Amino acid sequence: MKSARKSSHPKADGQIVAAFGRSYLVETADGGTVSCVARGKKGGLACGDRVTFSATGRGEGVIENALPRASLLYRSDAFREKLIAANVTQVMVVVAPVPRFSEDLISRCLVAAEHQHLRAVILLNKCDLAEQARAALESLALYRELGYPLLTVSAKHDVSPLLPWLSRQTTVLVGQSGMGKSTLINALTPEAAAATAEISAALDSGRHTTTSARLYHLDAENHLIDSPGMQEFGLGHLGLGDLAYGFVEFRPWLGQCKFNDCRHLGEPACAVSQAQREGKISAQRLASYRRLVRELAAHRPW
Ligand SMILES: Nc1nc2c(ncn2[C@@H]2O[C@H](COP(=O)(O)OP(=O)(O)OP(=O)(O)O)[C@@H](O)[C@H]2O)c(=O)[nH]1
Ligand SMILES: [Mg+2]
Ligand SMILES: [Zn+2]
Repeated sequence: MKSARKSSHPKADGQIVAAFGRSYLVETADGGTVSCVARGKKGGLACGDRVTFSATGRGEGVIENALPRASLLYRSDAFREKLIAANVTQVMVVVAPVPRFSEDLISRCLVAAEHQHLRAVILLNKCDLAEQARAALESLALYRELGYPLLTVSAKHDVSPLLPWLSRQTTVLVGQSGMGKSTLINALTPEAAAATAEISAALDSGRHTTTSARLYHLDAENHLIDSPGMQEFGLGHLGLGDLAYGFVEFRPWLGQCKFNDCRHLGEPACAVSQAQREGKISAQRLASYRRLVRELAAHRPW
């Protein structure tokens, strides 16, 4: 006998391609989309999540559950978590010579990527602004020395140099507002360009600031997620050890400090501080790390 509580609506699998608060656009295997709400869940779902949903009407449905994630990129402050994207394989940190970018934010994005064991690359966009781009490249050389690929491109001219880097990846573009993430994605996928044009026409605001993450397909194997620009990137969900591990150049020194519980804030005989004094770790990166530790300590005294 059928259970009375069992839904009579047909169930199907899909992937969240856009998340707006508590409503989600779910893409089905045939490429169609269904507008869904989540049953009994307080958010907790992200663009890129694979879900099972029940169709409740034409083009509408209810998300029943989410499948386990391979990765989750998110940021958090003391009060809440902001899910950025699920199931990505690569994080592309987009910066540009104008407006000014924050190196602290780059490091935070890299720590979040390292924590999820995701490949991370840094992309300097707007290289058509040649003079400013040269200065930006100089300050970005540090990250190339750390082992992160540093790509340069102009979304307005030619995005083809990016293609080899996007191959067989689900890539999320993250970074501050105005760096050109959406312009890059629009240049790469006609689907995205069409969606942006639609939104701009609907809002008629002339502004193109992205307000929610959106997944697009380059082709069957390559996927891109556009995300809203961020000015802050809290990492309150990480532990102290995660923070230090997220700074790749610290790793050889971890476990070498005099005190087992060294936070590398200036304690005696700290191997990380010593490495910085010897020029093996940049002062700027150590300062970024210490800012993160202090933020953590302020919210979660230990
Ligand atoms: N000169 C130049 N301008 C560009 C380039 N790429 C983007 N822009 C401009 O930069 C501005 C911001 O671009 P967006 O693509 O909206 O930036 P975004 O990173 O998506 O911003 P948010 O959605 O707010 O996070 C727009 O005016 C673009 O036309 C480029 O390669 N060269
Ligand atoms: Mg955008
Ligand atoms: Zn130490």
